[in-house]
Amino acid sequence: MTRAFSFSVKAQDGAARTGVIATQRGDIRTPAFMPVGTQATVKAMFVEDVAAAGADIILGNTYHLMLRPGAERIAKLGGLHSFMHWDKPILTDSGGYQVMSLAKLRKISEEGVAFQSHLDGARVVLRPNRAIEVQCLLGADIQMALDECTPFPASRAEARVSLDLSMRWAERSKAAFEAMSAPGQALFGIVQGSVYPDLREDSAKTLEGIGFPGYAVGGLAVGEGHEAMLQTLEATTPFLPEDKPRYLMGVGTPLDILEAVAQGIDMFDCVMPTRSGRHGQAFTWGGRLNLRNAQYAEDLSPLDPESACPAAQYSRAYLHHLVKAGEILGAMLVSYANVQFYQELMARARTAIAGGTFADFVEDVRRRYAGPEN
Ligand code: PRF
Repeated sequence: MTRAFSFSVKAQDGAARTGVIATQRGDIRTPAFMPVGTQATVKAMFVEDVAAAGADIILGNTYHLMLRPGAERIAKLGGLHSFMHWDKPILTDSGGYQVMSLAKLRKISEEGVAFQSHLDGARVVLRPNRAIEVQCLLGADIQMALDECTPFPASRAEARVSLDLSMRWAERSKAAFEAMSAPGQALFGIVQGSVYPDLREDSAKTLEGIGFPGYAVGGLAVGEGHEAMLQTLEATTPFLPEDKPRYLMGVGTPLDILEAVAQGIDMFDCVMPTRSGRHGQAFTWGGRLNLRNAQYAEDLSPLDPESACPAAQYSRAYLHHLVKAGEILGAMLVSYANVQFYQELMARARTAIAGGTFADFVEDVRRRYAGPEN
């Protein structure tokens, strides 16, 4: 018997909540951080270590995988989970956002987004139907409706037009999902509306009217700045159903995440821990540190004495050397330490919410992340 997709809130502290998303491939403890596994790999990490770091779910990308190695090929090979040896839940993004940031000659129209592949120049049209078909071929447990991430800045009129298109695509995505998905899978809608509170409210209500088992907030962290992001979130989350998971796409720094959790967001993804890891930037319980900095050349203290991550036990001096020498192991160790830091951050957030001390926890992290390198 396939386990149905469900969400239950276990405890609340103000607007912050902790709970569990149950899926056919296991439970996701929320608030949850999803490491990004764009090309069927969380870059520079063994999937065993991604799991050991505490991740319950990872994110994959429709855009990259449909172009290479191809969605039909992954389906033929048994689906994305078996292909990459990850048997826990996978959420896939729907592709439109990646088309706009990576592809050449992009053109949005009513039917979808036409583009030229960044790999071989092939012409492709990604329609809502195809975005869902690809996600079903991959076997994604949580799928995303095709949307347009409204570019920032956008006038009110531009944001309105873009939002309306995303809402029509959301409806078509749902119809495709109902026709193609397997039992136990779920499709989330994505709220747009730029920084305009009334458009955000309108989008949230339209999506609730269509009806989804989860709702994402898109179109943020696109250059509007921290304060505008939080204000827009404040204008959005009150209109999202309380009994469904809420996902803030592409966010963010540790404090961005905690402030969004304080507003009732349950899920996050971001390349920051892995991308920073490959560049020698470490997230630790003492704050962010740049391992390329000469101050670490003879520092024998562990990267993060407060972390339980095996990679965080290596000395700063050794990691400094690996990063300076461009050694692959440097990227691997710092990525692992960062992914585990993000998971420990979410675990402590969940504990704090359950204990009614979430505001104190946010202040504690704010102090830890107040240094010059942050
Ligand atoms: N839409 C989709 N994916 C996204 C975004 C979006 O708006 C963002 C915005 N930060 C990140 N990833 N589909």
